Amino acid sequence: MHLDHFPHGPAAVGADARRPDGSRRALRIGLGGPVGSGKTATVAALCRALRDRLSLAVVTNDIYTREDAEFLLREAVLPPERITAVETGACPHTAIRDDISANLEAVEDLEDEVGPLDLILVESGGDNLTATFSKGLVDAQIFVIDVAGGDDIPRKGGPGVTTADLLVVNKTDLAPHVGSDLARMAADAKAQRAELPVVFQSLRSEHGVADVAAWVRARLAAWTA
Ligand SMILES: Nc1nc2c(ncn2[C@@H]2O[C@H](COP(=O)(O)OP(=O)(O)O)[C@@H](O)[C@H]2O)c(=O)[nH]1
Ligand SMILES: [Mg+2]
Repeated sequence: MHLDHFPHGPAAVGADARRPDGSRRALRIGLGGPVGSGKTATVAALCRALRDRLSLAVVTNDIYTREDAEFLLREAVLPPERITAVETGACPHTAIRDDISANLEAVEDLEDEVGPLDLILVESGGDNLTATFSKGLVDAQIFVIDVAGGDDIPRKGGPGVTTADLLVVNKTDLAPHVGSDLARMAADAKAQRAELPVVFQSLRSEHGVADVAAWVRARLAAWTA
């Protein structure tokens, strides 16, 4: 997919875009969405797609465990020092939206310890359709849903579906098995999101994460411009 498919506004370089030493900090992209939709699998695929050209790191958020980080470590998607886990306690959305201090500390520590970094991916612990990231924590957010969660999810809306910078509808390979109507999901997503982009993907297909990786590269190009 060509990058023109992902129009974006002027590079939003926030006041905090520089680190204390004056260098540009990494672009921070959050991945949210329901448990099991494929956030960790998307993070793993993005690391594989981007790691040769970019300096990147990952922060995971789990409620009581470090399971997502351990999966990424086992899969060796990045060197271990580039993967950090935040244990969020009972409320995964609080840690990415209301009290972001543990996550901010994690991203800043990564930049101090393994920097300079181009990109930090922050995976949310996964919750429901209302969990979105604070703009104080991430510069852009991806919301991941999947076709097996029901093809009415785009129609139901909620801030993740309607406002995320990119909506990913994952596991399209499962659509025939669960009776999900992809055309309907696409029409409903379009109605909710107007011009905001939507990617349908199957990580089981050869094309895999390529469209999301192209979107991330476009955001990064705008960030560094
Ligand atoms: N069939 C299929 N399974 C997928 C796809 N993406 C992820 N999965 C599987 O869905 C399950 C949940 O994925 P995970 O990334 O852990 O979800 P998370 O809770 O959102 O982080 C795992 O067993 C993945 O292997 C996909 O595109 N197609
Ligand atoms: Mg996960």
